[in-house]
Amino acid sequence: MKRLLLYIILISIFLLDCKEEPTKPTSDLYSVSGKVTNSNGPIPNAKVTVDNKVNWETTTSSTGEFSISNVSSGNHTLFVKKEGQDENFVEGNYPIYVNTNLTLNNLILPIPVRLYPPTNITQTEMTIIWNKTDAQDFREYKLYRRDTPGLDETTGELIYVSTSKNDTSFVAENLIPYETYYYRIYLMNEFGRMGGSNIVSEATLGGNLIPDGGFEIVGSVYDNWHERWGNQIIFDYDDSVKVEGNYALKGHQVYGNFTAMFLNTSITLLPGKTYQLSAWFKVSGMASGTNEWIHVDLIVPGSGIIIWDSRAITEPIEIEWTYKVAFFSVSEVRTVVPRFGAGFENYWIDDIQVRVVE
Ligand SMILES: [Ca+2]
Repeated sequence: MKRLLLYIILISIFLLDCKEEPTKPTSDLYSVSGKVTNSNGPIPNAKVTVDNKVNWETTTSSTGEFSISNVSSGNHTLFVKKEGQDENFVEGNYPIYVNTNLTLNNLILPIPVRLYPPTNITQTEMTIIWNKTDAQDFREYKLYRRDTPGLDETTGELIYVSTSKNDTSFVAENLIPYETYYYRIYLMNEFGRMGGSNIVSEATLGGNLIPDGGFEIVGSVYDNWHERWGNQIIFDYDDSVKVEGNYALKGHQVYGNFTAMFLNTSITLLPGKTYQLSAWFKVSGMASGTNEWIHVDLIVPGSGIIIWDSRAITEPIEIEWTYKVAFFSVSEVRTVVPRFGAGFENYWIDDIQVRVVE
């Protein structure tokens, strides 16, 4: 009898053991939803992903709302990016921890930073202007430049960084005349990029690269030029003998002297462009013994023009206004200083030009 009882008890325990366990929660997938706005209101058509995975990707609705389902529990990053019409964009990324359905209604992106068309354009400068950001976590603006399109922070040259939110302009200097430049600005916070602007482009001015090449600003020759190899030259501004504007420059020096005048600023020449150097000359009187010539050049092969190169002057000569022009190019970037000079007692020079012609 006792054995039978023990048997029954053992059977019962066995049966109890064989009963199914109660069902555990089987799903650990949740939804991540929220709303993306900026200070103007909801942002529609923003791309939202969890961990940049295609199965966890969506775009915001016209009211800026989104929902991504079946997100596994754990640590993730939510990426939000809104692209504009002309390559501008703003973006944010947010670390999230998912262990329940998550709602993020406070995803605020900055207003895109916009570059305006460059202003104050000269042969060597232009001013870049953008709108002030409203980003609360602003850290810095980074301005990039390139001489071809397709500009981003890897292809461009970083030319300016500002940590002041109110700093919304930059003067680009030392540019090449008659050259197109592209600009783009990026918005940064302490974690990285918050946005990139549209790309703007503008060309510097061409025209004559010699300041007052026509000698129209009376008395300014030593503002633009300095003398070398000469010491007895006297310059006048002649309004009776000229070919361009109201004046020409007249130099007269003691017989036997030679004077060269060098421009106070240099000119940068680029390969791939064609340059023109031209001027008008007039001569009278004797020439110095070994320098009976008059010239303008850039100290670059092929860039010089000479009106007179005879070494056999034995008596005073007269040469009426003569125009000379040379076209040249360079095979590498060259920084040059234009000069003109002469060994005659009296010479006139007018309308010196150096310009890019193509
Ligand atoms: Ca003139």
